[in-house]
This record gives sequence, structure tokens and C-alpha cells, in this order.
Amino acid sequence: MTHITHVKGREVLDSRGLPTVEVEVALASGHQGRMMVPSGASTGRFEAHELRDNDTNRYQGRGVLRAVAHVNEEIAAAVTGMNAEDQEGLDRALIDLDGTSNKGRLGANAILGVSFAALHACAAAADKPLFRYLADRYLPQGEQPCLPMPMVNIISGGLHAGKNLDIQDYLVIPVGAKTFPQALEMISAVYWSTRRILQDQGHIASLVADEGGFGPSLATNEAPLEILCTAIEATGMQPGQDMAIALDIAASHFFNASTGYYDLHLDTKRLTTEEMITYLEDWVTRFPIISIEDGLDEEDWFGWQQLTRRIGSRTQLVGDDLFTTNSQRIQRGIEQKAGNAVLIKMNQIGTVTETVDAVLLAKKAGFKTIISARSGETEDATLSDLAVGLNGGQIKIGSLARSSRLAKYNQLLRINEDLHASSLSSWMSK
Ligand code: 2PG
Ligand code: MG
Repeated sequence: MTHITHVKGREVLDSRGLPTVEVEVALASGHQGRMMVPSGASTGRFEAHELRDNDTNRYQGRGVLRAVAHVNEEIAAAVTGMNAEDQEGLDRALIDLDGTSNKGRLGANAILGVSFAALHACAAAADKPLFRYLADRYLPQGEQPCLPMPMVNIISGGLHAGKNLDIQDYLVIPVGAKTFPQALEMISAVYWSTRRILQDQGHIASLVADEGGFGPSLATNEAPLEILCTAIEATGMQPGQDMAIALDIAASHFFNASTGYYDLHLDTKRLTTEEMITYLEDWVTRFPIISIEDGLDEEDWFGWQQLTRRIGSRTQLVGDDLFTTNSQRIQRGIEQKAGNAVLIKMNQIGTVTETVDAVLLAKKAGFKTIISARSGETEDATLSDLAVGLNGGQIKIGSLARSSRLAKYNQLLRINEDLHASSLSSWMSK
């Protein structure tokens, strides 16, 4: 009864008003699943390929009608009749059908949509919420699904906010929260407190960036750290104790591969890898920063090893562009002690099975995982179920603004009820 009878793709729009792929899969039992595919802006070089039409007459060349056609024609023909419950078999068939190493022929956006829509349909057929279906299927025996600790964008820079700040994301982690609803309350207080401070300083704080965070023009890359500390204190919380800071440096996007320097334009600094590490170490020492993502370039493996040696014992060092949710790259990071945590983005790799493998591999090696949204999102909330069902420990969705983000936070609130208000993942102490 879990055999695939229909596969339907269509072009819909994402949070930037740009096209993305939506897929529906129906099973012989009559159950259906649907998935809307996210899309990044600050993408890593080693990500699976997102197929765009490049027809400049539509959506600045960003249409996805070719990917949709692949879903409706070649992929539908190949997977109709397959048993969707055999997710590994289905994903293998999709990978083989594509035939490239980066899903470049059919498009990772086409493949991901089919893979996850089939997963949704199977959860419906099993009469389980998606997070429960995932937990029953993939969690090691004895491990219970937990609500993830949210890592929440408050101030944006880089490619998500017109490149004023060189650093892409200034985020907060409500480390003092005991439950997920409490975590949201604490973050909301800081979000609004930051808004007031930015307004008082004369910035137009109501202008928000791609992920709902504020995108002010500030004088230095350090200024947001000071603002966040002030904002946290203004709520009566203690920086570091109740609310800590995290950064997504997205360093690949200001690393100049031809000169070998990290160009921090706002600070008029050109830093070598060694100097960049010292720059980050200084920040970790002076501010309550507990997590740094993409602190160095995606190909600077040697630098990553040094960074991990220098501050890895006191700081979570997250590879996003470095690992691109790719098990081979994660394995290299584990072996070379480059980083100690992996950002998991399903569309960086392209199927359910490969996403799950990446999470399990990282966790087994003692690396932390953060299940992450993209800067281009939709109302789809699959991410939230994935984070709970795989016990990802942490989740990065964006800010507490814009419905593409809130759809996922709200889904976590629903799951929290289903789990009878369980406590937050104890990722900090693991
Ligand atoms: C990142 C993500 C999400 P994008 O760099 O971590 O914040 O951005 O989806 O643009 O790659
Ligand atoms: Mg990132």
C-alpha cells in the first residue's frame, strides 16, 4: 500500500519571491506527502546543484520549470510503482537516475522534493507525525526525540543584508531556557530589545533582512556584539548565563582566493588565516560567544585544524560551507579534527537518506549537529520535524519574524505539546 502512484511537481515562490520546487507524492493507500524545497544565497561551492532555468525572460533566470519538468516526467516515470517505505532504495534510484556526483542533471531541488514528499506520505500512511516516524525509524534504540535548542538570528549582514556588515549572522542561544516555549519567550524579549536599541541609535530597525533579522548599517563588525550584550542585559537576562551569542561568519564569502586574505571591508582589515583565527579568538575571549560557524574559508582545511586546536575546546565550531552536509567532507573533518559541529541543510545534499546519514555520522563521532533552514524558505516546516525526529540537538531557522520562519517555530510548539512539554535537548552538556 505504500507504493507510489503519483508524483507531481510545480513551481511555487519562496520567501524572497523567487521560484522553488514543490512536490506531491501519492501512495496506493491514498496517503499523500508534500514538500517545498528551500534555497540558499550564501551557498557553499560543494553543495548539490540547484537547477535553475537561466531563462532571463522569467524571474531573472531563477525559474525552476526544468527541475519541475524532471519531476513530472523522468522522475515520475522511474519511481512510480516503487515502495516509498524503502526510502534508501528510492533515494538510491533517484541518485542513479541523475547519474552525476552533484545531482546536476535532474537538479538537487527536483530530487529533494521527491525524496521528502515520499517521506511525508509514508509518515501519513503510518498515521504518525513526521517527527515520530523519523524517530522510530532512525534513532538508535533508547534515544528519545527532544526539542532542539534554537540558535536565532537577530542581526544580519553579508549576503543576507546588502553586505553592510562582513559577518553574515549574529545570533543568540537561550542557554538558560528549560523548555522550548521558554526559549522562544526569551528570544522574543531580546529581539524586541535589540530593535529598541537600534531605533534609539538612529538606525531604521524595522528593515529586516532575508531571515527576519535586523540589517542595520553599523560602523564596525564588532558593533553588533556590543548591541546584543546591551540588548540581553536590558531584558534583565545575563549575557552568557541566560543568553549566549553565536556567529555565522560565512568567511568563504569574504575570503579572496587569489590573494589568500580575508577582506573585512568594514574594519578595513586584510587578515591572513592566522590573523583571522586571532581575530575570532579575541572575540570569544571578550564576548559570551559559544558557537562560530564558517569562521574560515570552505577550503582552508589547515586553518580549520588550527582554529579547532586554538578555541575548539571552549567554542562550538560549525562547518556549513566547509561540510555542505556531505558525509565524505564530514568524515574528513572528523579525521582531521577540523571543526566540532556540522550544520545540516537537506538541500545541500539532496535526499532524506543522505541527510540522515550525515546527522548520524556526525553524532557518532561526537560532533554536534545543527539542523538549519536556508535564507530562502517557504511555509514548509519539515525542518522542525527533522530536528526533533533525528534528535539534532540544535536548530537554526532565522529570526523571530516573517512567516517562513515562524511556520517552523510554531511547528516546534506543536511538537512540544505532542512530546508533553519535554525539556530541551541537553546538547550543551553532551
Ligand atoms: C547559512 C544559511 C542560513 P544560506 O549560511 O547558514 O543562514 O544561509 O541559506 O544563504 O546559505
Ligand atoms: Mg552558514
